[in-house]
Order: sequence, then structure tokens, then C-alpha cells
Amino acid sequence: TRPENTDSRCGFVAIVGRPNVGKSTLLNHILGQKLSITSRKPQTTRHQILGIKTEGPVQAIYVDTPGMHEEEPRALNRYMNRAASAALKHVDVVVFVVDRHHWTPADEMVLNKLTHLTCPVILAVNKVDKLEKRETLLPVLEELAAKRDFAEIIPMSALKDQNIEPLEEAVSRFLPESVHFYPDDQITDRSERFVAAEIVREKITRQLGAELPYSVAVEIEEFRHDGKTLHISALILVEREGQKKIVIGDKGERLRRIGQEARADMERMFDGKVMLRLWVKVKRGWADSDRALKSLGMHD
Ligand code: GDP
Ligand code: MG
Ligand code: K
Repeated sequence: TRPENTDSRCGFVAIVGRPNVGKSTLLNHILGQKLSITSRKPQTTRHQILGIKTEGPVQAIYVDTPGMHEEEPRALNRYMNRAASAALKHVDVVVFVVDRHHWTPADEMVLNKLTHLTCPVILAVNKVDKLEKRETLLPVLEELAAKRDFAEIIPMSALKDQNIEPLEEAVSRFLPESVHFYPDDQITDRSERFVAAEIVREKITRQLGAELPYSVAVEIEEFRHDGKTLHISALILVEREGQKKIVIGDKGERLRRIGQEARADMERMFDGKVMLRLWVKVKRGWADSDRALKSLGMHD
């Protein structure tokens, strides 16, 4: 926190949008760090993540909501929907991310959840790098503008880092005057353990793609610094024996690759030598059980 002065601003920013529009990619670019995992598969963001960006007098605290999507009977999806709605209640600005090339029923659903919000909603029209003709953008923007009274409409590309700065400027204009809630050098409220687990989960998702649904959880069993090296043991929980085989791969090759890639990221993130050990265990039906979710720390 800094002493109160008139230009000091601070507030919460929710990034919302259906799965796969680029919310995590955007957050990662804004923060310049790998805090929120991204992949081609929807629903990879299970937790509500705070990423803190302080620039001079402005501190923006970003909440990356899990993808909003149709109700599904499984406990995991119920949890994700609750988390998504809860995230919107106490924010100062909402960034609604959509894909420039199609508006879907899922976008409509997210828009409906924004109906009663009184805070400004900025529409971020993402993936404009995929536009073949620039002139096709204008009619799309006009069509989107008619859907709600947006505070700003900003075409951008999270992936190619196009127009992200104007988006951040728009966000900071809508943040209230306030002292900063976090120290200016803090980038997340998440523990290093949490970040370690997210890194492992990202590598699994990237390696396995469509072979594995979102039925993988990672628990950090050991996180210990011995003065020279950071020792991390992570338990990978899957739902079925067959999934365990897939994660481990032929002669352990896949698990080894997941470990190598995760360790490289961890050494960058934690700025030092990391010794990483991975275990795979079958925990039957964990995605179906509310109790199991609670034991994994995923409850609201
Ligand atoms: P989320 O589910 O909304 O968090 O979406 P992600 O950030 O995980 O992104 C989903 C996919 O879209 C990934 O393959 C990203 O690389 C891709 N993506 C995100 N932003 C852009 C963009 O601006 N342009 C293009 N071409 N792809 C993007
Ligand atoms: Mg995401
Ligand atoms: K995703």
C-alpha cells in the first residue's frame, strides 16, 4: 500500500467470456507472466485467479473467471458456474471478451449474466489477427455495439499483443480512486504451490490434448527449499486406470516430457533450481464428488 494521494487508483477487473475466446491469453499478456493456463481445449481454467498489475499510480486486480457455459450435472461444472457468477459481484470493471468471427449462444448466455451489472463493461473483440480483410471488422463491431451499452469497444489480439495497451488504459480509467490493496511488486495472491500445480496441469493438458478430458487434478505434496534447490513433488490425480497409462505414456516417456517442460517453467517462475517429482494416481470419480472437490480446495 502507498500513502493516499489523489491519483492513486485501485480496483477489481473481471475478465469474462465463453470458453476459448482468449481470456487466459489476454491475462497472461497483461501480466507478462504465466499465471493462468491456456490451451486449445475449453474449460482449462478451474480457479478464479487474481493477477495484479501495478503501473505507477494504478493497480488493477484481474480476476480470470472460469468459462461460463451451459449447466452440466457434474460437480466440477456446477462449481465452475458458481465461481463465474460470484466473481462478478464485487468488481469495478468487466472486460467481456468475444471472438471476432462468431457470436454463439454461449456468448449470449454470458451477456445475459451481465444484464444487471452497474459497473462499466468493456467489450474486447479478440482474435482480430485472424481477419483476412480489415474492412469486415466494422460491420461486426456495429452489430456487437447494438447488444448492450458498452463503455468501450476495443478490437484486439491477445495472442499477437495488438491493442492490449488501449484496453489496459480503458480499464484504468474506470478504476476508482483508492489506495493500493497489494504491494506494488506483488503479481498474484496465489501461493507458489498453487502456481506450481497450475504449471503441471498446463503441461498435461498441452501434451494430451483431446486424449484426456478435464478430469485431471494436481496436488502439490512437497514444496521445500533446502537453500540451494526447490524440491517439488506433485501428485497427478486421474479418474481411471486407462487415463493413468495415457499420462505416463510408453515407458514413462510422456510423464518425463511433462516433467521436463514443467520444471523449465518453474525454474523461470521461481527463479532458481527446481527438482520436480511427479506421481500419477487414480482417484475414482473425483470429478463427480463435491466432497472430493472440497478436499482439493475447489469450493466457494
Ligand atoms: P480462454 O478459454 O478464454 O481462457 O481461452 P485461452 O486463452 O485458453 O485461448 C484459447 C485458444 O485461443 C488458444 O489456443 C489461444 O492460443 C487462442 N487465442 C487466444 N487469443 C488469440 C488471438 O488473439 N488470436 C488468435 N489467433 N488466437 C488466440
Ligand atoms: Mg482460460
Ligand atoms: K482454454
